[in-house]
Amino acid sequence: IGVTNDEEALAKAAAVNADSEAPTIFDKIIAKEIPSSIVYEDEKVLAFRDVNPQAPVHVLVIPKFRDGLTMLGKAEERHTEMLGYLLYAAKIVAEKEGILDGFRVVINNGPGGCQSVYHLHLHVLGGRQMTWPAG
Ligand code: IU
Repeated sequence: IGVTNDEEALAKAAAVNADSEAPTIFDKIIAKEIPSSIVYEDEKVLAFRDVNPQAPVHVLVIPKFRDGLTMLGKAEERHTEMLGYLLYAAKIVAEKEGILDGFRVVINNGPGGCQSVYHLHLHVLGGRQMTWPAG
């Protein structure tokens, strides 16, 4: 009840991939085999505009080397430096986009968290008044 067929189908599709270490479309974006609108890039991370923006500013920040981080729920102690760096990169993105005074950082984790791409990514959202709670 309350879940449409579309949402159910999406959740199921995501669940199929949730435990997969298979490459994702983000590898192709990192390799520049698929074009993206890059906002920030360095040796460790890539930040590019989401193709389906949920706010005037909607940027994804991803590690270039996934190292098993398909999702936050797979984090190990060896990932802590990268996890911290991703948050710092989110701040750099917010600064570049001029939204430092009001933005949101989101990580969707697993099918229940509505994750659809299994390469860890931070959503940086802003440019409008955000509301709470997130859906
Ligand atoms: P999610 O947290 O896994 O649901 O977020 C994946 C995001 O990746 C989602 O917002 C998509 O719009 C976005 N995205 C993209 O920007 N480019 C792509 O080629 C694909 C997904 I596939």
